Amino acid sequence: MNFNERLVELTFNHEQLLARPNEAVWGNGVYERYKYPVLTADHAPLFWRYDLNEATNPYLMERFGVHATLNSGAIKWKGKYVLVVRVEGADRKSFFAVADSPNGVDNFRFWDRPITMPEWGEPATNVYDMRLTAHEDGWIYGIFCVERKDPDAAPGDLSSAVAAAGIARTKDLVNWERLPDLQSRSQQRNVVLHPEFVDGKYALYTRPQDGFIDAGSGGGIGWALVDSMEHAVVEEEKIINLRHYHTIKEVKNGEGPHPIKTPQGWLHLAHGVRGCASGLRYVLYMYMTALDDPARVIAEPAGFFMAPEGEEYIGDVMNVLFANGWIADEDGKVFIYYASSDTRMHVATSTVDRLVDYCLHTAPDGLRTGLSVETLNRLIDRNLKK
Ligand code: M1P
Repeated sequence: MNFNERLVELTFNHEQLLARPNEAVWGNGVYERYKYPVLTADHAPLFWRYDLNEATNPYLMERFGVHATLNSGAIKWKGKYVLVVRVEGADRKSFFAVADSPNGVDNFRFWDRPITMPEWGEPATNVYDMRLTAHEDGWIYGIFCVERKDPDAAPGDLSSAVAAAGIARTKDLVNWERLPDLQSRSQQRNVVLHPEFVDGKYALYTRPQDGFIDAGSGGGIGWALVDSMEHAVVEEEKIINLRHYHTIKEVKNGEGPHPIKTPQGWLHLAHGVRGCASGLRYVLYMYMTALDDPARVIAEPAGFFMAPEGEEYIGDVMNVLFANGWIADEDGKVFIYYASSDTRMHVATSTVDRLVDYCLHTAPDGLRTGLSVETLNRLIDRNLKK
């Protein structure tokens, strides 16, 4: 096959993939999964990956490897469903790129260029997992993990890193103003900006951690009020969603996207991590907090909301679901964007009403097996009486 024939075939196959209709295939009443991922590495534009000039690339080889499309922030923007995607290259560096879809479940297409994120301080080795918040102050904020090599790493230690929360804001998702990283006593990842002022301050969900990987004494998802996003400093941090022994979040947890406001309270999506023989297992869970106090938990169903299924188990980092983006439409439909195994993006759909019902009417974790059996027997009693 010559250069032109191969280019025609590549272009045809790429367009087929991008235009492929998606369909809901599975439901447990709480949400529907979809047949196909919404974004994969293969969705990256051909003109990102190939030098399309026959003179300089006669074999039509890839010149820039795109390896994964994962943990994406989400926002409804000018009538479209927009993801700020973590794109990971073959070189293991992540960067952000915007993709949009007319309906939220298929036809996602990347914008022509990745985001050029200005640096702040020591240039980042890696950036990832942006949470988007259209704040009531009028800006769209993106908070993301900034990873730098640990300056105190012992000689020969080429793995130790330091995590901080990078902050940027935009009005158009193209031009970003970088603000100073969040100042905090501990390392931070999974920091999320609440969309409303609380007591006149910006409110942040945090995840204090002892080290780059280890949440350790961090305790869980934290809450901090800061005076300004231009110099955001965590003075006081309280843990609002704790980790517990023998639960889906005993090792770590982290806030997903910012919570959705509902008449019954704030709906939260988060990830929980436990250890097992095959490594760490990441699942999604939900909880609700009070409308008048977004830091006060009012409901938390037991266990996971979503866990890997089928091909979702397989990928670069196995047994992982991670979500940092969702979109609630005005009609109450909710699009939950989640990544599987740090490799590809999926969507699940539900409604605000169903998610509130799930949170308020699913029993909490009793933290021991005897109470789980009591919960089950209560349900069986009610069903057998019918
Ligand atoms: O590999 C799974 C996830 O690991 C980290 O999650 P956490 O912040 O909870 O430690 C992140 O690197 C995340 O990007 C990744 O998906």
